Amino acid sequence: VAKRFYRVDSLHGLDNLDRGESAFEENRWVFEISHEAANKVGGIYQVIRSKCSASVEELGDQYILLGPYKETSVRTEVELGDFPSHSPLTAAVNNLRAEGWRVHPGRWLVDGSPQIILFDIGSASGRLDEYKHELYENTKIGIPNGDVECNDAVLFGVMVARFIEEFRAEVVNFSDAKPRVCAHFHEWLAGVGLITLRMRSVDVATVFTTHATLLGRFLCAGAVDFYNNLDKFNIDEEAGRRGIYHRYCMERCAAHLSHTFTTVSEITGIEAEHLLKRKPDIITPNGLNVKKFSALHEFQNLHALSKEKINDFIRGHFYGFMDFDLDNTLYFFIAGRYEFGNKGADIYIEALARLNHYMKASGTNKTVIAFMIFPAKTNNFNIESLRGQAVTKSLRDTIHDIQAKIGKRMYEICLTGRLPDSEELLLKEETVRLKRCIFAAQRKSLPPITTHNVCDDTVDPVLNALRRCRLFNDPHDRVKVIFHPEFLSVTNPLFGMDYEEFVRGCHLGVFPSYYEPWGYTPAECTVMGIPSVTTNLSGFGCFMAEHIADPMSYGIYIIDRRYIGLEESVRQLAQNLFEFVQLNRRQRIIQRNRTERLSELLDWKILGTYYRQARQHSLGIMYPELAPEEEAAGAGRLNYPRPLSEPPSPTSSRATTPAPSEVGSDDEDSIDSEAELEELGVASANGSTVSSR
Ligand code: U2F
Ligand code: UDP
Ligand code: G6P
Repeated sequence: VAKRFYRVDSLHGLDNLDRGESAFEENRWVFEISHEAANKVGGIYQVIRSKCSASVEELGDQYILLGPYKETSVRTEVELGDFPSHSPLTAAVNNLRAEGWRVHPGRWLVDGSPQIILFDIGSASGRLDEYKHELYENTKIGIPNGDVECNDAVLFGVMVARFIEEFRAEVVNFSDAKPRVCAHFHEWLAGVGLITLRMRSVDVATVFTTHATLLGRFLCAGAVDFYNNLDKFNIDEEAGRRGIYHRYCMERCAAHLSHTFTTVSEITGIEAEHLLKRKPDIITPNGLNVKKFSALHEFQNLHALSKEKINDFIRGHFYGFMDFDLDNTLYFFIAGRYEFGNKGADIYIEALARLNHYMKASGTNKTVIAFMIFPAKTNNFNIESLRGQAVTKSLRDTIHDIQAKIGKRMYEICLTGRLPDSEELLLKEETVRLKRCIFAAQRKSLPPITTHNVCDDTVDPVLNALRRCRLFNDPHDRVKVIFHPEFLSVTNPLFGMDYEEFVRGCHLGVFPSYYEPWGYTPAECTVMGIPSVTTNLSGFGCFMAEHIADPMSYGIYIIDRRYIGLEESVRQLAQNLFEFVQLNRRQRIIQRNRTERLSELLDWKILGTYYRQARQHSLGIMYPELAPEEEAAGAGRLNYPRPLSEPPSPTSSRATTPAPSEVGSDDEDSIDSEAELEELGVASANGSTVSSR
């Protein structure tokens, strides 16, 4: 039945998923330490959270997360409660409590329900100076008093290190097997824990993962040609000039003291080699907790449902100017933290302006609505946006009401044995009500380009770029724009949908980042079966390019931002967007199926292997006698060849891309081949279900 487009058996996932049984027998323990454990700050939260299920499958209760105690997140995310009394964890917790520290064990309420221990750093603050002194004596890193974030990092680090030290002392009392303990630290904020363990020569294997470098982020945010000058920066001077020298030293110290140093992508690996002066031992790419729907192509149905919700919003936003067909409208979006240049919003807007020009010139009947979702400072929603939704809602309600009345009248009349006359269907007063609604839905001003009152309107980079490119939602424009300067949530009065639902309803995510160690946004699109644009400077983009023969045909458009100039990148992006616009519905459905098929590649069940490899590498250094003869294999080369049924439908002008059809593109229902049937995921004539899954 199903032809496979790639060989699943070429993937080496985590094979002994025995929920920690083997780890228990071997007395093997893994601690994962991060500021973002059960504490949403940034992208690392997504890393830790989405990985929990795979970690617990592999390690069971031998896996423990360590994080800071933050009351607000604990209230919603954690179920506090002591661990069983006969456990080295409990013994260590009790030892710390005896010193007067507040330590809270519990379970994080996410998939896998991992054990978590939260440290209340306030309870250790009394001896901050002593800890800073110890750090200075051993490493010569001096932390200025005013840097509160760093002071907190020291307290958290010392508490974590003390806990692991106590655990290491207690664990020998609970098993005859020689303990093997591995502590995996994320990012410089947790680095002091690792440094302290090494200063005190505690017998544990350590891993340090960095998700970006402090200097990299700073340098890229300025206007520098970062990647072509990586080897030329005077890093001490650059760090000093930005007042982050001590932070940079903490980061570099943790990277060098770890037994195994990892970063989330090759590109950040190169950055680390130059800026932190250590080449990563292993690359640990970021995964997701991929959940498969039991019904095939359920994600396609979800796309249609969510798109309908976005359509509703659009009807309200563009009231009075709804002269375009929503059935021929495509939704693009960019989203993330508001780092205008780093996230590539600059070239996105520039490319949209060109796309607008291409579309007008080609005389297409399609419309693109491009969203920009970045949290900026605002004074609430603007009146025009709210009014638009109210106007369309009142029209909808009026029609509903009239519809019901017409039905009732028709019924009554038909009961008398005759058909209603036309003037009996829609009464005069109802026509007046409708006219009133239609009148209210007229306006002179163009539909707004932003949904909110942006505080720094005149200097806001997105608004300024839209003004410069003259994207004002004019009726003649084929590309319309909407800046939503706030993250989405279900309580949003305009959309009433959360970010995930919104992504599902869109056609293309556009993330042309310049600085992006990994980039979760395009990865999230992929597992939802939504095509996306990424770059060869983002960890995700490089990872996909390495594993897929022809990323574009799988709906992964990788823009070159590394080897060509800005102008050329903009042109390439505009060209890619234009090609996407020319796909017909059938081609888009096929492409979404292909995109979704890549989910497997991003599943922690596969990518978690790299974490295990990193731990084994560290354990092998600490306990050579216990090191396995063969280190865990990586996830292998995952091979996604060109799709079998290309070109998808009808003949495409570019051999490997679902490109505009030259013949019969309007005949969206005709199916040309068995292979295409299979890509569409429908049952073939002989009744077999053809799908790759
Ligand atoms: C790197 O990302 P970071 O963790 O350094 O980025 P942050 O600034 O810390 O976080 C961005 C996150 O913040 C969240 C948003 C992101 O998950 O959902 N957020 C929010 O929820 N509300 C807001 O108002 C503002 C932000 C790196 F840069 C990325 O490329 C990697 O993917 C990531 C993981 O390795 O690490
Ligand atoms: N995101 C969100 N709400 C939004 C837009 C984005 O929660 O309205 C999330 C998105 O799901 C992703 C994160 O923001 O998890 C962005 O992470 P990414 O790795 O792309 O970049 P980072 O911000 O970590 O540098
Ligand atoms: C999904 C649904 C189809 C719908 C299509 C619209 O595939 O299952 O019923 O026609 O989405 O796709 P489009 O790309 O036009 O939004």
